[in-house]
Amino acid sequence: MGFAFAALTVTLAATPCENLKSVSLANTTITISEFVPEALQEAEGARGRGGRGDSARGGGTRGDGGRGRGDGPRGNPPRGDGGRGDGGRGTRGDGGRGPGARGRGNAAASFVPAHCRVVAVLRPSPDSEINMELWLPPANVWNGKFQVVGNGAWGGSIQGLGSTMPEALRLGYATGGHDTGHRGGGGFALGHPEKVVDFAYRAVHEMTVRSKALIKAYYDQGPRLSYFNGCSGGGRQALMEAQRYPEDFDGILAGAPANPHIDLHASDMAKMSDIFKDPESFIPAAKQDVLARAVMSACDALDGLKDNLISNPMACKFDPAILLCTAGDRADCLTAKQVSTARRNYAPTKTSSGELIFPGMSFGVEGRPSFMTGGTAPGGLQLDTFRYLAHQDRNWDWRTFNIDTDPTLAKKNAGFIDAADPDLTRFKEHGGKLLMYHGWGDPAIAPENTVNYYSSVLATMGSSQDSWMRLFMVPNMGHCGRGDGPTDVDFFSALDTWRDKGSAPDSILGSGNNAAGNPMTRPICPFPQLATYKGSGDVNKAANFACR
Ligand SMILES: [Ca+2]
Repeated sequence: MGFAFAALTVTLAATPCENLKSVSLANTTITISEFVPEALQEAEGARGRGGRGDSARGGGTRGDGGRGRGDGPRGNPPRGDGGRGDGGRGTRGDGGRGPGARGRGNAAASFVPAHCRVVAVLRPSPDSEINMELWLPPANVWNGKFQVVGNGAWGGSIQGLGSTMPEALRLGYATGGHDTGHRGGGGFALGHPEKVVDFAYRAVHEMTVRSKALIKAYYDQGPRLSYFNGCSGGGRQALMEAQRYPEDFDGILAGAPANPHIDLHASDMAKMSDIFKDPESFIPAAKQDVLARAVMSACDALDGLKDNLISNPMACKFDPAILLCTAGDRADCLTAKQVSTARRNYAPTKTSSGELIFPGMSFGVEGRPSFMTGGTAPGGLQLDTFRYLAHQDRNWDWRTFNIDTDPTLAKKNAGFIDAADPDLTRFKEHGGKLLMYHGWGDPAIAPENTVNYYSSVLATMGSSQDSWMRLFMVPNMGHCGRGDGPTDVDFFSALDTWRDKGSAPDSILGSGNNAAGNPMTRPICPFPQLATYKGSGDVNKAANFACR
């Protein structure tokens, strides 16, 4: 029987794995096509769940971020943006699970199933060099679907290899990723306009089109459904695909989009320019805890329940001036300069004529590393946008940053990086589903920005679009994950269930530990609904809440 089963598998694979190398595709050089047997993944710690310097305090990334390069700021990292790394989230955190095996951190489930591994270089322009990998499960376990994993920050490596792609493979997906067309941070952009195009939108599209052709060659049929899974920079890629290549994907998961890229980095630069010039304005960690407690006290109950979770920070009016020291600098108050810093953190960034560049941080972000902590210079993440894209001068002095002229210059040169088009009609007509999420505790990208994009689509296409687009805001979730509270959320499965089974996510279960360290669950509701306590029962159980 075993022999007959194996023979059937071979029959179904129209092109054997090792022969995929000879498949001819435009602008594509396939360097490896090899069968990879099932293997255990490397130890979790080696993969950087904590990642580079992204702090232990919860604002950082998870999973694949540890694989990325060039996504954290170089040199003298101001805090908070070091955690920008991950391009996509696994469906259940880092531990992953094998099909049918529940539970986080299950070491037995951290394996990479057998697959056909295809490595290729794509050159859609003479200056392009996009490195991609495609992993194809054997035909008899393939679920007929394809999942592309995105990149954080400046990309620069195939970031899905460590966690999200293995997870996709365990669930039966064909899965792939690419390095966005360069290695490392934003320095590639200098003198390489075609590589900037690859980073902006071409690499994802090219990789997707070539992968679908390889899938067709391997299984003798293309994917039944194709998904994009990205967070942070990958959230920008996700929205870019929905706008520019609406036929590429049937479902798109866009987490914490770093989008518009130029406006985001302009806002960061403006804040750093304001705050970094005077060390007396920095708010040390201990005082951020004081700030955090004051914010919690002001904002917690506004969502209907005092539970140490700020589920509706937009309803909160908090002025850090309430903490102003009245009798000299003390540990439990903020100096006037520190009050200004906190106000700057929550305030939107605007041009001198009052035009919004990017919204401010949300209440509840305190205690995570952020620009409020201070620093001496911007990291490469933001700096590269202005020295390479805008000024095209690696020696450009960040101290000259001008909020009126520098974003304009960056947009003139590379505005196509931003995915700001609110008209997603073509994606909707393709039958696509767009699921967006953002953590209210994100210290790296202001969550309100994602609310604003969602609202801009409604303003353009009409107020009732929830048949194909929904946004989920997660209380206390950091950048692309983490944080006390119900911050472990399987958004990808919700998207797949929506697109494949037609069952819309009216709520998605969030789980995790509460501030006291006890397990809790809570429905994560489609914006603008809130998880509302029914008035009785355990507040740590999702069943006692409804989305309203
Ligand atoms: Ca609350």
